Amino acid sequence: MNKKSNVVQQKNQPLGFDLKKIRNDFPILHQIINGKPLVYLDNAATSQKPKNVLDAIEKYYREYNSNIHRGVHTLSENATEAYELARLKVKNFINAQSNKEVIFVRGATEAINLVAQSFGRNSLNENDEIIITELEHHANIVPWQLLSEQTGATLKFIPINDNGELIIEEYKKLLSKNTKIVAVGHISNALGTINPIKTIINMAHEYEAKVLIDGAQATSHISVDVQKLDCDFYAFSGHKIFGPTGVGILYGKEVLLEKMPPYQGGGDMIKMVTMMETQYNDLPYKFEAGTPNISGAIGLGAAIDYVNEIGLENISQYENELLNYANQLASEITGLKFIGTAKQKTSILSFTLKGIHPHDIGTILNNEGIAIRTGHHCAMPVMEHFKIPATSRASFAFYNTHEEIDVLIKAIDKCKKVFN
Ligand code: 7TS
Repeated sequence: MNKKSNVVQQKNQPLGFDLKKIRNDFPILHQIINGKPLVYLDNAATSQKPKNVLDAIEKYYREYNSNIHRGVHTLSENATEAYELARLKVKNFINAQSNKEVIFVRGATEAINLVAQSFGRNSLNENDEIIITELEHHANIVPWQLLSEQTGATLKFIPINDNGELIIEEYKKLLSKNTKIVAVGHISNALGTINPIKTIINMAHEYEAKVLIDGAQATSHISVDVQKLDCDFYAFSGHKIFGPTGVGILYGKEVLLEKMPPYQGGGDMIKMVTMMETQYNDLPYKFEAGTPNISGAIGLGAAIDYVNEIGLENISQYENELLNYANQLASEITGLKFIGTAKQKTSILSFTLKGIHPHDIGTILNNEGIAIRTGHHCAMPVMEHFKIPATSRASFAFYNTHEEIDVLIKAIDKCKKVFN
């Protein structure tokens, strides 16, 4: 990068939020890694946690740690109330119709497996078809491959073009009366493409197929309204939306969840058990066997409070500006190739650098205090499409700054000097 960039004036434009204050809410960001201030650009893998999330988890363990839905004692009642309040926060956040449609799971992965096994395994046979896409994370591929093996149903996929966008005309050709499930990511983790999910859902519904949206990469960047989308299932993970690991959400339409058998058996998902049979509990508890991740759910509720306070509109706007800034600076680096250039994309800069392996880039950047992800990003079919083994991926959150992008660009330039 030789010429002075003309995009530097874009820095420090008025924001819908106070960036300095926000960065102070994330204690982890203020540390030195390899002698340099940490620049955390691996938000697509997992995001950092604000103080209110850390405090909510600590408060639970310090003050009212107890099992839920069973004790009549005060601690248990308080824990139950906090857990159910977290469910209500999620319900409002995604605009589900009722709390019954919000199931706490381990993460997006478990949510997708639950739908494949409980809904898919009980309704599909060898005449049926499942449609996924070439853009998916492995979490939205392997459960459908398993289901296909178990039921004999055929798995098909929507291909992508060289910008990393789904080819909707091809999707149209794949749909038929045999299509039973369409499972699509809302935003690609490898490329940042925002898929036209409303169109995809409407087209599937014309054939009465059910649609699962993998929202793991979406809920921290754009607002989601499951009723407006009219999706049948929506999955996401707490840890990618500034909440804890080990907790996530499966949203499902009540009419579908009602008909689905439990995914796991155990305590809390029952009304009555004899040695011969069990009456299952009502929704959503039918799908929450065993002691759940209580502190995780409470932490996720706090993360949603935090995101709501900043506002997803503000977040989207700022992150788009950050991505534009990064794109413009990166486009001035000779030898850098963008992987994923969709018109609709968010927060992800995936690239290769001529003659340098992504893992070497990751290592050099780490020496500069910069955390990015290098590899196939659990989206090997995407890599195969572009005929590359891996990319370097910088992924942004609202707490990242233009100055951090300057540091990233300078470090990428340094990689070139080291290797050439
Ligand atoms: N779906 C998408 C689109 C994802 O990006 C991920 C994780 C998952 C599903 C699985 O989420 P989990 O919380 O259940 O593991 N994506 C990434 C990533 O891009 N880098 O590390 C994990």
